[in-house]
Amino acid sequence: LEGQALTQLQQCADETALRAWNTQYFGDKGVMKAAMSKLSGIPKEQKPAFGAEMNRIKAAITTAYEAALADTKEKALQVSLTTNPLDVTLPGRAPARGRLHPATQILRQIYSIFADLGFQVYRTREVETDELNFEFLNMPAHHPARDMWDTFFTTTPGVVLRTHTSPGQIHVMREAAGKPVRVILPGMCYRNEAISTRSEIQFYQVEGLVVGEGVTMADLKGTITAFARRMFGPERQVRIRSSYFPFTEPSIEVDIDWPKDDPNRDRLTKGTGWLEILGAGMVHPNVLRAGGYDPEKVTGFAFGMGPQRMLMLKHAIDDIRLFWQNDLRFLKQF
Ligand code: FA5
Repeated sequence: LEGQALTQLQQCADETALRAWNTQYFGDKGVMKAAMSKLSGIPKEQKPAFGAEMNRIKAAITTAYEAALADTKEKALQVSLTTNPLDVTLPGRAPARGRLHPATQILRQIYSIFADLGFQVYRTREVETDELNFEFLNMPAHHPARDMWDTFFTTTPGVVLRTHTSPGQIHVMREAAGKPVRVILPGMCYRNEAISTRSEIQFYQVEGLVVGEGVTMADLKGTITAFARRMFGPERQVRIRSSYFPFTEPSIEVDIDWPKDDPNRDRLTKGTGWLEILGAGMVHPNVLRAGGYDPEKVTGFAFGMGPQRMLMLKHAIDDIRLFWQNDLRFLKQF
């Protein structure tokens, strides 16, 4: 029995064959069980010797089996190591990590600067009524200033996609119901413009609104200057030019001086050294009234900026269309 078991064991070429051998000898219907069952037919005095011999054989072939199994596994490992070499010293593959969209990053940066200045974030809707987008902002029907924005109209009369975040001013004032206001209003705006390197039909704006007793143009200038220096560098100078918006009076446009050591300075500023960053002004009395405030008692300032244009300035990005193209080569740089 022992000789036969060992001979068959030697003929096993791989692990599968070895395991089959093990079942053949030690399985429920295996050779060893069958051999042991002969015990009952053996004369009593021979039983101890028979049992001892069976145990010896069992131990011997089990040891041989375990050795053969270990040997086969080792050989299989050697084969796999030489045919599929694995260089454990190579650097691992970095897992691909997600990141925030550059537009989200610049928005968050803006929130954080204004949060430090005591502003709250207030969100309003992207689909607006004509009243909110124009009328309450001091542009009654047929007002020529409506043409400053190429509007997307919906099939519902009087409902438009907001062309700017300014209608949010009315929502905030009505909700604040006479209390002082200090908020920024970020969000998506839509304009039916020709898409170009500088203009998208869908883009972000961040509006600011401060209303209260004794709010002045000096507060507006101080706020914008503090913002510009946090955003573009502590050395930045701010320049104010007079401008026109129907909802502010007076209205201004704000430029910052561009760093002299930036090689893109001339191209970005068209040789002037100054770059426009936002439009602003003192809230028009009609707008305060539409928001439920008494212009005899309170004043306010408002501003509106384009965060994507701001990011373009910071990183000398020359095409706004890159924002929504979702080209990872662009997005991964931020
Ligand atoms: C306005 O929309 C005014 N509501 C801003 C304002 C608010 C003035 C409060 C006074 C008081 P304007 O049309 O200039 O203004 O747009 C503001 C900013 O939005 C621009 O400076 C620019 O950064 C951004 N912007 C405008 N149109 C586009 C466009 N098509 N694509 C990308 N950004 C744009």
